[in-house]
This record gives sequence, C-alpha cells and structure tokens, in this order.
Amino acid sequence: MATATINMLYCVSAATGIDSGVNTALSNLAPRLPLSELGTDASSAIQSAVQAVPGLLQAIDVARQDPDQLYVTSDTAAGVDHAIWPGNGTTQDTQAGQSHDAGLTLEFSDNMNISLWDYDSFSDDDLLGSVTILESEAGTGDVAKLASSVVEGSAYYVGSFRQLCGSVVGFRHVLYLGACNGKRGVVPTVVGFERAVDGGACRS
Ligand SMILES: [Ca+2]
Repeated sequence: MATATINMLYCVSAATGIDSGVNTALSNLAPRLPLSELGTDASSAIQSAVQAVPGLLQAIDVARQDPDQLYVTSDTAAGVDHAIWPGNGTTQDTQAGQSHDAGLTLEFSDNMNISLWDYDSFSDDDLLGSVTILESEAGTGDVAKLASSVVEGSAYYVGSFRQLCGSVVGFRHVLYLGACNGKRGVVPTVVGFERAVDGGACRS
C-alpha cells in the first residue's frame, strides 16, 4: 500500500467544448511539473507553466468559459454520489486560474486513477480529465500532473500529491501540506512539510 496526498486542484481551463484556439494551446502544457525541483510554491510553479504557453491565456479569455461544477472520483465512473471531493453529493464552481485545496489523503496499491468531472443536470457529466498516480513514484517529491480533455477543452493541474512509503518499507508518514488559504480565499499556499511519525525518512 502507498498513501498519496492531493492538496491542490488548479484549473487552467474550464470546459469550453470544441474551441480550437484553447485546445491548440492546451496541447503545449507540460504533463508533469516537478514542484519539488522548481524551488517555488505550487501555485507560482503552475502559473509560470501556464504563462509560458504562447497564446493560452488569451485563448481562454476569448472562449469565455462558464465555471465547471467540479467534483473528483477515484475511479473512472461519473457520479457525485461516490465523489471523493468535495463530497456529500456537492460540486464546487471552478473557473480558469482558480484552485482548491482538496486535502485528500488516499491509500492505494500499484496505481490509482483520479478523475475530474463537470456536473450537468440535464445531460451526462463531462470528464474534464484524469491522472494516474503510481506507487512506483513513491518518494519522488511533490508533483503536479495535468488532467485535460481535448473534447471539453479543459485542463487542470492535480498536485502536489506525494506518494509516500509503501508497505515494503513499513514507515508511515504524515504530510502537512496546503490548507492555508491565500488572501483571496481560493489560492492555497504550501505551508507545511512532512514529518515521520513512526520513524525514518521515506525512501524512493
Ligand atoms: Ca456543468
């Protein structure tokens, strides 16, 4: 078993449907941002990555997206009824440039899917994108992974999850990340660090 902490859902682009300008620009986003190596907080690292894509912010601005009614599942089936975030059958309106502190700690073996969805009351919910977390990534530090959909024109960075020690190593870690809302209430800041409670550092 491994434990992953997901503490940020950053919306690069809410669903726009078929918008060629947005989709062309989204295809140039980095699929994986190694946050630990970038030496800055997660929000800044993601914002820099988004700004580095030529024309992306302008294309999103022109497309005038409605907010996504965001929820997250740990399987590939839609449905707020089994969402792991926000939970209790609810959704969270989310626009480009917004982020949420998901505060999720999840146990898994081998690999785990994380899917992001837009709730729709009159049709099937839209898959905004998904990422896969691998147990083999344990100990590789904070990352943000891109979940996107060409069909929806959506893109989210899911981070900074850490895959913690597996059962082979036998340690348990507690991670204190995020949870500190910024000035505008929607920008989480990485404030914490990890602390071993049963001893030993995580080994990659
Ligand atoms: Ca919707």
